[in-house]
Formats: sequence, C-alpha cells, structure tokens
Amino acid sequence: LFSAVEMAPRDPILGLNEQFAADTNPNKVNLGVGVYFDENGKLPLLQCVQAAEKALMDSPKPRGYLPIDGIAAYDNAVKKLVFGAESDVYKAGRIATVQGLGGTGGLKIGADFLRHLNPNAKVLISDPSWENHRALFTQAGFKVETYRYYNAGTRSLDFDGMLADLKAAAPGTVVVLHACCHNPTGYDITPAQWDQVIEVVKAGQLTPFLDMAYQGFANGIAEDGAVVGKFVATGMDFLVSTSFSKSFSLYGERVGALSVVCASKEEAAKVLSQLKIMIRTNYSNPPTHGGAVVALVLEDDKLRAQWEQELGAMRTRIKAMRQKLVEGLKAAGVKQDMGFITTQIGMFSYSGLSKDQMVRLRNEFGVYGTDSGRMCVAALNDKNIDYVCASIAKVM
Ligand code: PLP
Ligand code: TYF
Repeated sequence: LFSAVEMAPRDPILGLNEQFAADTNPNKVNLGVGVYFDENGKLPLLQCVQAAEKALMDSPKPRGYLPIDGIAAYDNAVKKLVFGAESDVYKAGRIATVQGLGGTGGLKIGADFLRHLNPNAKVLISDPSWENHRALFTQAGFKVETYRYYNAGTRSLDFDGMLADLKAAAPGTVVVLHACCHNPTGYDITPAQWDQVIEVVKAGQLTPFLDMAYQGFANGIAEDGAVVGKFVATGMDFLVSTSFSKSFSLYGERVGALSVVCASKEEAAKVLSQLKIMIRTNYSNPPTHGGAVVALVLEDDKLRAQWEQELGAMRTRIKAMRQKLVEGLKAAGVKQDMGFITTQIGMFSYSGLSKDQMVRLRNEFGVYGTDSGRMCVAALNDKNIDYVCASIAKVM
C-alpha cells in the first residue's frame, strides 16, 4: 500500500529547527523560526498567562467537550479585540467567529469554507509570503498564484506591481493579505497604500482574507488592528484569521481564530453553521486550555492591562535589537547601509543575503536563518548580537 509513497520535503522553516537542535556549535543562534525569545534567549511565559493559569487552577473545571466553535467567551473576546466592542459590525452581530487551532487552523477552516463556496476561485498570496500559505491553500484545493509585493533588486516594496496584480485578478479571487508585520519581508504597506489596496479589492470584487498573526508587534494592538476597521468601513464581506501564538507566547497551545464578516446577522448565523461543519469533520471541537487562558486575560481588566504591557515590552525590545543590529553590523565592518533593518517591522528582517551566504552563516557560524535571507530579529539579544553581527560581516 505504501511502497510508492515518496519522502516529502521538510518544512523549510520548521526543518531548520531540527538542524539547529542537532548542531554542536556552542555559539549557535537560531534566527530561523519566527519565535520571540526574551533578553536571556528564553521563550517567555507571560505573567498574565501565569496569573490566568493560576486562577483557572484555583477553581478547576471538568474537561467536557467544548462547543464545536469553541469557548463562547473566547470567540466573543476575539471579536472585540479584532473589530472593537464599539464597532457596528460587532454590535449588529455580523461576525461569525470560531476558535481555531492557532492561526494556521483559522486559515485552514477559512480556506475549506471558501473552497466549498467557490471551488473555481483562485487564491493570490504575496510574493514572497509565509511558506505555509501556498501549501495550505493548495491542500484546500485551490490554485494558488502570487501578487507582486517585494522587489529583491531594489530591496523595497513593489507597490505598483501589487496594485496591478490585484487589479488584474478575476472577481471572486481570494486575496491573502498580511494585516501587519509581513512575513517574511518585514515590510508593511502604509495606511494610505492600504486605502488603495482596499479600493482595488472592492472594485474587483475580490475576497479579502486577512492573516493577523502578529497583532501588537508593529505599533500596538489598536494601531495594528486599524486595517481591519478600514475593511469594515467598505461594507465588504471578508475573513480574518487570528493567531495568539506570538502575542501570548502560547505557541504550543494552538490558540487562534477565524472571523468572517457578513452582510447581516442572519447571514453570519448561516456562515457559522457552515464553519462548524468544517471543524466537526476535521477535529470535532478545539482544546480547552489555551482558549480559556486567552479568554480570561482578554476579559479581565487587570490581566488585559498586564498583557498589553508585556506585549508592548516584546515590541519595544525587538525594535531596540533592530537598532543594535544596524549599529553592530556597521561596527563589524559592513560597508553597506543596513538602515533598512529599522524600516522593517515585526519579528523578521529580510536581510538581502543570498542563499549561499545564509548557508555559510549556518555551516560556518551556527547562525540559522532561512535560505531566503530572512532572520528572526526577535531572537537577538545583548549576548548573541555581537557574534551574529561578526558572522554576518564575515559572509558579506
Ligand atoms: N500566518 C503567518 C503570516 C505566520 O507567520 C504564522 C506563524 O506562525 C501563522 C500564520 C500561523 O500561526 P500559528 O502558529 O498560530 O498557527
Ligand atoms: O514563519 C515562521 O517562522 C513562523 C512559524 O510551517 C512557523 O510563522 C513556520 C513554519 C510553519 C509553521 C509555523
């Protein structure tokens, strides 16, 4: 039965983790996977999460099945976070939200739902995009193509190309857009450019699917969420996937969501019923712990304030490391102006280094980034930055 099964390639990013773990270089630094490490190089366990877990432990609850769409208080908290408690869409009950297994789960439920709705639609993702976007939408049965986004030659956004490609897309095309902190480039479009994108998406009757995996990592929770409000303001139907993996440092708990903005409350109820079929036939219902923690933090004023403070600290530290990286590279003898690193935002920097240089960084120095030149600046700290800068300087 399985004799013809071929070995699949490793996930280009998660595969690096395995290679990193096996590396015996004592100076090794993992800038491969998009994970935030604190100033001591440790994966943080947020204080707000610990406090919520303690509160949950203090009044332990039995673990029955959750509803198919997850914890109601969680879904409601996600709606308020993403769309605003005062927004008309929220108040009118026009959003269908389901708890998902991380942001990936939210994307996949959305992809499966859209595919049932419109099997012939194409999906457009940015060039480049998070590696899993293409794979996920392809597995869901879509033909996946790209819209221009980044010009490696000029090391900047190709916004005209992006607009032209979106303009050329057929009505019904699903457009996957990174809401903030573009993965892998670290370049986001400006609010004014978002307005232009939204105009084209609306005029072309495209289906926007916002991937919000880093809310709070660019400029703040509300600031990063503003793009969602722009889409709401157009009256379009659209989808938003949410991930709390990074913003709560809850990677392994798999907490995320999918929200679908509909034309009416009645439509949202029907959409929700269909999303539940997608969930039921895949994994029946989500796990309890992560959702319970996030719901508690989002809904409790004190824990919520603590979360915002801790998320703000992660954001600020990443920005400081970007600055130190630019200065450190200069001090290490890099002649080229690396100032673009501080223009980029979120967890990643597209360094512009070639595949050969990235392979050398890995093999000779134990500094791991992806072949595309992407480095996770959220894994830099005062202890490893000089070594990283010296290593990059050597391969440049
Ligand atoms: N979308 C983007 C752009 C990401 O970078 C990630 C990374 O983790 C995800 C989705 C998936 O998030 P999760 O790990 O919560 O599934
Ligand atoms: O891009 C990243 O590094 C993160 C983590 O299949 C990730 O988004 C990478 C690959 C993958 C799942 C998550």
